[in-house]
Amino acid sequence: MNAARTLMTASGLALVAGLAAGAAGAETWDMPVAYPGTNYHTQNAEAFAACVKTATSDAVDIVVHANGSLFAGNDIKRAVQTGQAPIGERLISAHANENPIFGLDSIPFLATSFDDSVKLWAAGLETMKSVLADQNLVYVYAVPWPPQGLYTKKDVNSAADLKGVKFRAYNAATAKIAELAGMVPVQIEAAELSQALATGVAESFVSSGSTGVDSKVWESLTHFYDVQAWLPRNMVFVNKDMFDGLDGAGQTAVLDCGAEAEERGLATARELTAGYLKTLADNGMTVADPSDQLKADLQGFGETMTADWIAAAGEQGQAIVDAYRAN
Ligand code: PCA
Repeated sequence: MNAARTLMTASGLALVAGLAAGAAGAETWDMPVAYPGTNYHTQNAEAFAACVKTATSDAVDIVVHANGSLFAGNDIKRAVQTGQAPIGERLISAHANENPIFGLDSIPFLATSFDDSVKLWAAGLETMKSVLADQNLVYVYAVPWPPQGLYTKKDVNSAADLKGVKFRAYNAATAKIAELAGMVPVQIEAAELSQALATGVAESFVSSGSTGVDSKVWESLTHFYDVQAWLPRNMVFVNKDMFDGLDGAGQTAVLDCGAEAEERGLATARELTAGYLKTLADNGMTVADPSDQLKADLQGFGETMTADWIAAAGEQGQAIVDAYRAN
């Protein structure tokens, strides 16, 4: 009798404790990302999610949804700002039309190596965080793509050879390059890229070896020119209300796991870069340095675009570029 009462009391307590834990927070956070599950950015996001789960003793369970399956790439940022998704990853330069600071990493030939990408990012980060805060977002981490090169389906020795070509753009900077070279830009998410190339909607684009491999670009195109024009970043951000709703330990877990993910993602990108170009070549593509003329033409576009960016971003932008160049 006594034993039975003790048991009932114990299970009653367990039930109450379970409800309290539920109410206090065991939460599932859907995390939309735009790139495939096999891509290192997505795998890094999975590792970040595992880190947060462990650090919060399972209280925050982040579930990554790859390849634009939950929200298409272009809708992810808005979804997180409005709380439709608590957290997400987005190619931040695709939002430079909202604020030029988001295009900092895509100014042609300003920062063209991983080391310079890290310096440029550090120079702009505080400004970036405050612009994000104004948009109800909290910065978690950002990881660069490998240096951007030019994919084509013919020999290209100068910008003049690109005239009239149908060009896939992924942000304002790539659209601007198309305009300066007399190409015809069309905005396409990476998830739709293979199909756009196969159907002839696009016949050239600027991106990394990583996305070329993800899209099996050799099925449609023939050349990759290793221009190394810039290293755009994918950024992970959390809805500010969701972040504020975490207790101190939860907030620390998200930020610390984010800092780890930023380091790990950068190291992985560095490691994988050469292999992507090898995979392109192994699949029959011509992988080459740009000719001096093509390089000079693109650098000329870069000078115009750097001046345009500083004009758009104002004193704050100038200060970031100055701080970067001083380092
Ligand atoms: N891949 C992404 C952005 C930059 C990159 O290397 C893409 O092409 O969409």
